[in-house]
Parts: sequence; C-alpha cells; structure tokens
Amino acid sequence: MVVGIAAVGALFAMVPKTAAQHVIEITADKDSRYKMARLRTPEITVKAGEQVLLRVTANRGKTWNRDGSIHGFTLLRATDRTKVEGWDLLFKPGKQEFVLTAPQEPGEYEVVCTVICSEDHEGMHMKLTVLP
Ligand SMILES: [Cu+2]
Repeated sequence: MVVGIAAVGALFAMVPKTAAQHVIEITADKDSRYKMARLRTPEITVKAGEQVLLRVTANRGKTWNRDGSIHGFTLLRATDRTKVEGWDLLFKPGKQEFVLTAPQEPGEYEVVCTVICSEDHEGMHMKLTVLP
C-alpha cells in the first residue's frame, strides 16, 4: 500500500510544470475594457501562490503612453488599494505573455488600467479573487 502511494507521488513529479500552469487569457480592448471569452463581466480567479500565465491581446484605444504602452494592468488589494508586487504591467499593441505568481493572501483584489487609454479609462478595471 505504501509502495502504491509512493508510485503515484513519483508520477505527479514527472508532469512538467507548464502542464500544471494556470493560463488566463484576456483582451485589453480599444474601448478601454478588459474582456475574457464567455464572460459578460471579466473576472479572474486564482489560487494563492500559484503560477499564472497571463496571455494578453492588447488593442490600442484613443490615447497611449510615450513609451508605446497602450494599456496597463496593475493589481491592487481591495482593502487598502495598495499595489501587489510583480503585478504592475504595461501592454504593447498585440499579443504578449507574462508569468506571474498569485498573491499569497486570499481575498478580493482589483485590476486597474494605468494608461490613460481614452476618456473612459477610469472604467477599465476588473475583479480578481484569490482563493486559499
Ligand atoms: Cu486602458
């Protein structure tokens, strides 16, 4: 019996890390909105401390930064609006990927755009929930 459990453990260890990675696909769109397939209201859910592959398609709004960034993606703690380290991203036009580590602290967070991408830029935000 003990041998059986050890064998299962070894099997899991052999699975490449990329196979277990949580892939999140979002569009940062030209109308100053984050979008996710099949979700009317985009919302991200992650597990505390897990590795996340954020796959982004960014489409230029009406205005953008001098450095060519067209949208931002900054994670704030809902409680005190402080920034989460490692989650302060800027998007260039087109497709791009980021490998991120989910916050260790379960709870509610908010993603906000930090680029003035149009007069409706303030409306560009989405909820992120960290599960224990
Ligand atoms: Cu934006």
